[in-house]
Amino acid sequence: MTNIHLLGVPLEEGAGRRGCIMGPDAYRTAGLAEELAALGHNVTDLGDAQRVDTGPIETEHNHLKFLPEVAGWTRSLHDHAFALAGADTLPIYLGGDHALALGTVTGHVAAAAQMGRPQYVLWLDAHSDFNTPASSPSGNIHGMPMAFACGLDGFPDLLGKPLPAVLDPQKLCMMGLRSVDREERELLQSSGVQAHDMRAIDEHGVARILRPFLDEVSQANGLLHVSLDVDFIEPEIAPAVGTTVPGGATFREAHLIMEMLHDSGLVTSLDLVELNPFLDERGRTARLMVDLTASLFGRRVLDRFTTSY
Ligand code: 6HN
Ligand code: MN
Ligand code: MN
Ligand code: MN
Repeated sequence: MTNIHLLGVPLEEGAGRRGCIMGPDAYRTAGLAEELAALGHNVTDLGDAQRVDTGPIETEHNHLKFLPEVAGWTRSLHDHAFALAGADTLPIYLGGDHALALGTVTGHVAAAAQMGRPQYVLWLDAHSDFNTPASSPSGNIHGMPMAFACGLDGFPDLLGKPLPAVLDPQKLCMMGLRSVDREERELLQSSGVQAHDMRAIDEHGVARILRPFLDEVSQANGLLHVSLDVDFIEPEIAPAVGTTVPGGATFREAHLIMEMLHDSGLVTSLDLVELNPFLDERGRTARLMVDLTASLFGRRVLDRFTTSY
């Protein structure tokens, strides 16, 4: 039994189109809390977080869209995540677009540093979200959270400079990549991120990619934050996202990752991001995300008595 805290993050300003603001309520309507409670967990819905007012933010990068709004969310979520990491609870951040990870990931990294434990991140996404303000072709900040958390240059001052703690790119594992911008790709590859594209999944399967990473987290006694972007999944079965890219993870690939994460017992925090209910078909994407979360929290068909197949 896990104490799970749900925190809604009605943030849409990081994305290129509106609608993610409705994400937290769609998860509630789809029955996320009820599903997790039915698995025997103790679930508390904290309601929605609020953005703080930062005033104007200085930057030479004038193409950054909605910078003061995203800055206010980053500061608020960093503080929420830092506090939740210190409590005996597993937070699930109900997005909201992926810019929320500027706050959630940095908050968990700062808390882990204070606890003296290494923080790992599993990033499940079609995109690497590793643009800096200088490399970003769109100015949309949801394409930048991992570059920010890893302390790359060129960001405005959102949480103090230098950051309270930075994510070690070698402790960041990405799966599902199939849309990476040209300069972003250079930043990603030179940083040492464990980046796996869809071709790697095609060739090796998700289990062979995920297992060594989970072993590494376990051996290091690390904390593990998982960030699940709806567009990780094949858009034919998960249409409610503004940035669809064909060729995504299948239903079973996504569930298998969640099941392996559950069995590992390593996950300490989770983002569910980029759900845009305005683009959904009768709630099917919201329900799929709820079902994936249920797999991560122990829903299974049969108990596994042996692993020796
Ligand atoms: N997401 N690489 C593109 C950009 O605008 O920087 C797309 C980013 C998508 C962000 O999926 O959370
Ligand atoms: Mn609401
Ligand atoms: Mn993303
Ligand atoms: Mn994405």
